[in-house]
Amino acid sequence: MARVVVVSNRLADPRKAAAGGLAVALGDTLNATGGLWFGWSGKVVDESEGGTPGEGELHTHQAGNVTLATVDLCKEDHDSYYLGYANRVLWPMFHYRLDLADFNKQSLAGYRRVNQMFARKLMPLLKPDDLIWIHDYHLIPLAAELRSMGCGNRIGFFLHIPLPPPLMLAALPGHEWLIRALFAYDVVGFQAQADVNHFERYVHSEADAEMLGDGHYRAFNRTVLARAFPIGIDVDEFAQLTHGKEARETYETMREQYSRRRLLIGIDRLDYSKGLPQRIKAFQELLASYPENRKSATLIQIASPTRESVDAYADIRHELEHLCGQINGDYGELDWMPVRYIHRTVARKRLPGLCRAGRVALVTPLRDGMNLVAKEYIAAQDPADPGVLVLSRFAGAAEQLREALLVNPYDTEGSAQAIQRALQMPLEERQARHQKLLERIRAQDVHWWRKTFLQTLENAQP
Ligand code: ADQ
Repeated sequence: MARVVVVSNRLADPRKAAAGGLAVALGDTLNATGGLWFGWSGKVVDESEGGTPGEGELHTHQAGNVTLATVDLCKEDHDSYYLGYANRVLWPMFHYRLDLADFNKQSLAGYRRVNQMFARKLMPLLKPDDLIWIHDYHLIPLAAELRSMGCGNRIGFFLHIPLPPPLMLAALPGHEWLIRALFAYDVVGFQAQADVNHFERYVHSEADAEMLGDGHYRAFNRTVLARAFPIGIDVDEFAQLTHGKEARETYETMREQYSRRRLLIGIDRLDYSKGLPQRIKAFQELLASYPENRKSATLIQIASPTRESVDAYADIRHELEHLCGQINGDYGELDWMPVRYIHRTVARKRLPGLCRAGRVALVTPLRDGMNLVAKEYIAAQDPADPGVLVLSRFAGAAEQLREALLVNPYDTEGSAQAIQRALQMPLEERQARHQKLLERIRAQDVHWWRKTFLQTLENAQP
């Protein structure tokens, strides 16, 4: 295979154990092809330190066979490109939260400036046959910038978050420009068929695109192949982690503390897209409507800090803390607290132990591109006595994981009913559902995802 160049906003060192499955999977390919990983260094340079908009120092270093090339951002670029346009405009809009989108022309200018700068820095590092794979909403216009500098390579794009339906997308000022930029790619990958359908309807109605069949769309004098490539996890690696020392310790501790009590778990970034307040309300409804769960069911909700300098994230944190306090105050006993809320990241090596100890997992985002926690939970279960996944129908994962108990997280009573059903599910049914789910996450794991995407890109006509 040709050399692979991955571009993403942030990099992870693929050799570090803390790196998740995605970094490891991409790292394998990069390693095998002597590839290059390009992105932001994570460093923000102040004006007093010489930071200038649209300029950033390039650093390169080797990690095994892989070249890591990173660029610093000045404060103005970081605030407008990353905190501004990416996380205050595209993230909320693409997660159906128009109410939270804070559009202004400064952040758009920063987004364009940083994408132009990345293209300028990346261009001299490229070889003619490189396969370039660009990731996520931070970098949508990057291929168009590279093309304007004469880049003729095959370039693919993968959107990790959902694409909203056409009318919602049309609420974004400059949406025509953004979608047109997707036509600079040869292959555009989405998480789910629903996203592809949204893309198709948008380009049909707003861009007058020709449908050439088999996922090919022609507009703006270019043809793009758009398809769903649902991302997966490294099932074997995660299952193996389950047997590691840290995971076993975590599992044992949980089993000891909750032997007679049934443990429900939630593991998320503290993001408003993850539906955490709705989840706590559903759990509250469970305790109210099915009182046999009082003093017996406990929800451990891990919510890791994220994007804390964006206001909407501070708001969701307050709301969640208020709700957890309320339910614990209303229902708690001297020897039992209904909800244990932990505002921290769980160490990667402990995660599988927690997943295995959870009798039920609540993965109930209001909208999610895929949601890998759902898949990790399945991979960590003991097939002889597996837990039950309660999954939002609005997570991309719901298209594949049809044997989970699918819920509408806005429907508090319906969600509480599903949780009750999960808690009472007989062993045979749990086993049958788990077996099917495990087959599904194995058939389309992270290696399948990476290979299928890169093969499709390699076969695309440049
Ligand atoms: P995220 O929104 O970050 O990713 P998700 O897929 O749920 O969402 O999680 C990514 C990884 O983070 C998982 O491996 C998970 O275990 C880990 N993680 C989440 N919360 C954690 C916590 N509190 N402690 C420790 N680890 C935690 C985006 C999209 C998703 C899409 C992924 C991958 O929003 O829809 O699935 O990219 O494409």
